[in-house]
Amino acid sequence: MTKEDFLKLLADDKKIIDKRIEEFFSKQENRLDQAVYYAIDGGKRIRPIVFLETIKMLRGQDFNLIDLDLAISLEMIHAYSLIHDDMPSMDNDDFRRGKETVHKKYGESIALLAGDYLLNTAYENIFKQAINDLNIGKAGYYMAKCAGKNGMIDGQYYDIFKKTSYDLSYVLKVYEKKTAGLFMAALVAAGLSLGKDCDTILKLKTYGKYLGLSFQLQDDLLETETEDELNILNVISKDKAKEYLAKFNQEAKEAVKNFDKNDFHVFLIDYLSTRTN
Ligand code: GRG
Repeated sequence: MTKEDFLKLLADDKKIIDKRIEEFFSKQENRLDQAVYYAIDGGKRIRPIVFLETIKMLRGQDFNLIDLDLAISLEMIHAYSLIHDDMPSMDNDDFRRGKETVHKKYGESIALLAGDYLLNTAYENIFKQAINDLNIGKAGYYMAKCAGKNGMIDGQYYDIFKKTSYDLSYVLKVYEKKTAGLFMAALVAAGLSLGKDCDTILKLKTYGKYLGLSFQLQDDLLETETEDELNILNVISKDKAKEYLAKFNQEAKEAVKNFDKNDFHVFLIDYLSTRTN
């Protein structure tokens, strides 16, 4: 695979995901539907792409519509977390993806409901497929764990209620839960949905953890204002953060190196940690 092949796959996957999301959410009967579509329309679609490309790597065949619907459930969970994270009681952000945040455009009540709507639709979607396939039930269970009390929500709690001074291990723990959680969910859920063995699942989990950590470190490095935010640059220098990023990339590559047809993932690791948005 060349870099051009990789970029084309990324763009093609994104198009397929965008189209399926449009089919799901474009019918708008009221302002809540509009807000939901507004929230989920946009973004890089990295988590569903990771899920779908992992399915392809593990199955040795293209993904199908059931895989696609599991993938977009991950994007729904991601979109919900962004809506709630932007709200005044959390990060209080006015803009995301170059446009007004959902609560700025539609008001807080609708933003809260839009987040709930997306989260519930994600699980509705997963359960619908799990009725016929226990492996999908296992995949859904793992996604819920990563998004839940001991995963993303816990990470968000420790992010919001951080003390004035914190150290590197605190930052990395929060990042593992808050950001890497959904990457681990994408990877492990792909493996579980295909009924893969424990050893494979553990490798996918390790890969997801380091891919997510390096994704977040790059996010921190792209940030211009770090003072009020949890950011690794508040506890170590830029050069040291880049060293950690390189180390996490190495760990990610190590975890994925023994999979056949892993070229997409090897490119992805470097791509995500050099991205500019
Ligand atoms: C449970 C409310 C709640 C929040 C969970 C995920 C999260 C915590 C907060 C979102 C804000 C944030 C900065 C999270 C870190 C992960 C991250 C860099 C998110 C942005 O993801 P991208 O770059 O976004 O994939 P796009 O716009 O491409 O979808």
